[in-house]
Amino acid sequence: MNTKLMPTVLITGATSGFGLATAKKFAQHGYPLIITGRRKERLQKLSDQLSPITDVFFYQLDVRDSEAIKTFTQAIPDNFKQVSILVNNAGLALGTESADKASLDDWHTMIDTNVTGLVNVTHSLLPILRKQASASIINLASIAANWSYPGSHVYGASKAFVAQFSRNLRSDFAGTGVRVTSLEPGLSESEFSLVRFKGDKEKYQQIYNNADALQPEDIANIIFWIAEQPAHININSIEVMPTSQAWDNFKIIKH
Ligand code: NDP
Ligand code: 8X3
Repeated sequence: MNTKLMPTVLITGATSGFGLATAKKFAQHGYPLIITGRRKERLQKLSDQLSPITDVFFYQLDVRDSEAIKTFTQAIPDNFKQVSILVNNAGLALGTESADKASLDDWHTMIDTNVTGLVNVTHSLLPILRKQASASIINLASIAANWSYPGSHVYGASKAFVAQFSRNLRSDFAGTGVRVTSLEPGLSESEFSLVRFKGDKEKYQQIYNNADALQPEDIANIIFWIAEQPAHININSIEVMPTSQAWDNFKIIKH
C-alpha cells in the first residue's frame, strides 16, 4: 500500500491496553506506526499482526532511559521519520495503600515513568514534530490528575504533571502546527490494575467486575478522533469516565 502521504504515529507503551488498541485503530486506517514498549516479544507479535495492513517499525524502549530514547530517535528509519502524532501513553500506577504505607521505590518508579519518561520522549521528538505542517501530541493523564482519592498520592500527582505539562506545551506552540491534548480517562479495563496490584489477579478482577469500565478500544477511538480533527482545532483536554463512575462525594470524617 502507498503510505507516503500518511503521517507516522509513534505510540509509547503499545504492548498492552490503550497503546495496543490505539496501534490497531491507526493501523486500520493505514497510518504508518512506530510502536514501543519494554516487552519485545509483544511488540514483535503486534508488528506481525499489523504489518499486512500498514508499515510498522517496532523498538524495545524503556521510557525512563533518556540515553536509550536519544538512540531510538536516531534509529527511526527514514520512511518513518515524519512523525506527526505522538501518543505519550506509557505509564503505570503502583499500590493503593495510604501514603504512609506506600513504598518509596514505587513512588520513584511512578515519577520516573509517568513524569520523567514522558518528558524524555517528548523532548527527543519535539524537533521532528516541530518540522511537520501539523502535528499532535496526545498525553495520557487521568481523572486522577483532577480529582483526589485515597491511595492516589504520587500516581495522581504524576498525572497532574502530565495535564499541566500539556497545557504549558500548548502555550509554547500556540499558532504553530503542534497541537497538544491531555486525555484524562477514568476506570478502564486493562493490565493497569494488574500492575497496580502487583499481579494479584483477584484484586484486579474485583475492580472491573460488573463495573462496565471503559475499554481500551474506547480510548483508542477517542485518541483517533482527537488526531483526526482539522489542523485548526486543538482539543485541550478530555476527561472521560464510564457511565458507571462519577465524582465521589466529599467525605466528612466525624469524631
Ligand atoms: P497497561 O498496563 O495495560 O499498559 C501500560 C503500557 O505502558 C504497557 O504497554 C507498558 O509496556 C507501558 N510501560 C510501562 N512502563 C514503561 C516503561 N518504563 N517504558 C516503556 N513502556 C512502559 O495500562 P493502560 O493501557 O490502562 O494505561 C496506559 C496509560 O493510561 C498509562 O499512562 C495509565 O496511567 C493511563 N491511564 C490508565 C487508566 C486505566 O484505568 N487503565 C485510566 C487513566 C489513565 P511494557 O510493560 O511492555 O513496557
Ligand atoms: C487511572 C484511573 O481512577 O484508577 O488513571 O486513578 S484511576
